[in-house]
Amino acid sequence: MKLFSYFRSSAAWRVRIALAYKGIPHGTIPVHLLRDGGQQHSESYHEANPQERVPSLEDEGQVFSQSLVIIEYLEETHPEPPLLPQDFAGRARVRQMAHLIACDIHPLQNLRVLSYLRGPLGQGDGPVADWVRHWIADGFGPLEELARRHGDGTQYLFRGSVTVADVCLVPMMYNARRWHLDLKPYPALVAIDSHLMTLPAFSTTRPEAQPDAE
Ligand SMILES: N[C@@H](CCC(=O)N[C@@H](CS)C(=O)NCC(=O)O)C(=O)O
Repeated sequence: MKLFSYFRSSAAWRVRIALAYKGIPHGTIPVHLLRDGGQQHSESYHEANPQERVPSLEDEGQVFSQSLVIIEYLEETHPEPPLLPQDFAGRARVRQMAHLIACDIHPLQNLRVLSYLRGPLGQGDGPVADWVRHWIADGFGPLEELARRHGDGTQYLFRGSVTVADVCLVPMMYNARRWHLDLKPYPALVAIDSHLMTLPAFSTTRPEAQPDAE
């Protein structure tokens, strides 16, 4: 298995966590999103992923993209240890929290979205940073509430073990700090993030620990 990754990509970090949590051996191919005009736009990477984004995962001659799809693929091919609960309602709840982060918060701060704000729409660094913080806060408010309803608010987003929701949370907390979002309104998310970062699958896959980290 080979993971196309960029150290700072939160979507790639999700997959790094899932691979580490499940103990799946793999190689990593760095794709630098800024160097050479963005290596994700190279001909060879376009062949792997026509959407020109990371992550992508190559397995048995096939390349898949979309971090949550890759994680579900890993869950189905390597069920232990599980990243989804056994019961249908639990699985739906975990996916609800994961999608809140991956589908509603994350796309609004993607490199090409911010480049469009800066370029064609002529926005400066200040308004762009406000935009990012606004949309993270828009998602973190309800996520904080869901964490308190469905988890203990201190260790995991859902019940008592690691799920795909936690896998999505940690990289988003990292982004929130990078953009200097005030995290005081989200004590449960802060506590859960700091607990998860004590687990090797999360800490060893952090951006600074990657071979392509700058
Ligand atoms: N929904 C996709 C998002 C992938 C994505 O947007 N990746 C970003 C890095 S976090 C990227 O490759 N951006 C490159 C670009 O915008 O050109 C997923 O979950 O995999």
